[in-house]
Amino acid sequence: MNPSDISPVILEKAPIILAEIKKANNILLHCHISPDPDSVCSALATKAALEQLGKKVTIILGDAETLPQGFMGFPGANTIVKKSFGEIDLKEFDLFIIVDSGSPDRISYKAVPVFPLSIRSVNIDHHQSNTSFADVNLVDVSVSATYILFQLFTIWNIEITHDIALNLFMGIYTDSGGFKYSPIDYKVFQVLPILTKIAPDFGKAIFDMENNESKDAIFFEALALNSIETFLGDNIAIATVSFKQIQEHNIPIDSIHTDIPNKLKSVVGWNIGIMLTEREPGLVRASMRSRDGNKFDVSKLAVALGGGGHRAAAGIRFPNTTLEEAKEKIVSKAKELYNL
Ligand SMILES: [Mn+2]
Repeated sequence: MNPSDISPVILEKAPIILAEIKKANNILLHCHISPDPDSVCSALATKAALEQLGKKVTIILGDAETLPQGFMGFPGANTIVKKSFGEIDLKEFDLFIIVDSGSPDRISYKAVPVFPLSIRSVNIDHHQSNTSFADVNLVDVSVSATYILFQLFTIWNIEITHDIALNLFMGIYTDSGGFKYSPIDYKVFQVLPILTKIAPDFGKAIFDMENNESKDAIFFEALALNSIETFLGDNIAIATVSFKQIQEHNIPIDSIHTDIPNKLKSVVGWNIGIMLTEREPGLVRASMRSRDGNKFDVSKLAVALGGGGHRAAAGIRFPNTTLEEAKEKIVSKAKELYNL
């Protein structure tokens, strides 16, 4: 990567973060709630980089019960420890590096960490809505967390091994939706030849990830697609699945990794696609996608209702809320925000 194309905020924060790392011996990393490839690959790439610097590193899986089967091919995935934030003893660590999490409740919802922690913390993220909650915060709105990591590793002279390259690539590929979501520009494409030269098996990694669907996920999709309703002049399409349906069909909650909101927003005129899933009785998760993040910025809708995310992709968690109530809240807030 052309050094002049490294983001100024990353140049500024790189030595500060490296100083925190140098002071530490035992470093904690995590996967965010409902882990996505960018979260998992960021943790795996960071672990490998920190090990080059001689550090002892632990990645905890976080609130998820299991890592999605499609992620098991990410190099190092088998080293992730199945513990949530509430199950670890912070005394065993001297630094917590949080990557790809816009707020503390993205680290764990079961036991939301309270900052400042008893140990030092570093927050590295690409979400616009990041609340800069840690001791050191590097927030650079960009394609993926792994893209920020690539720039940091370059500045820190980390050797980009095959495993690091593949993880960094997968974060960029997935968070950009296969190079179609902004922000993405020529600078990202300067990084790709470097990563794909070192990890020429990237195509296989994408195939393995995308072709590891469980039958339960397909049955879940069927339920969701049967439930579609549209609102506000068809601008908003919402699919809902209740906890009762999930139970009736014996669908393991961790197998619910669907592309429903994307599918909904692919319909011309359905400008926002939303999947509402009642994951536990009274706990509703909203996943939202926009056809046009400028005109229909879903991060605004998410933030207004206690969630977060990006212009074109955002999410909300509604505790103590029914599906109907969540739907009503979203529709009335959208009406107001987008003048529909
Ligand atoms: Mn991300």
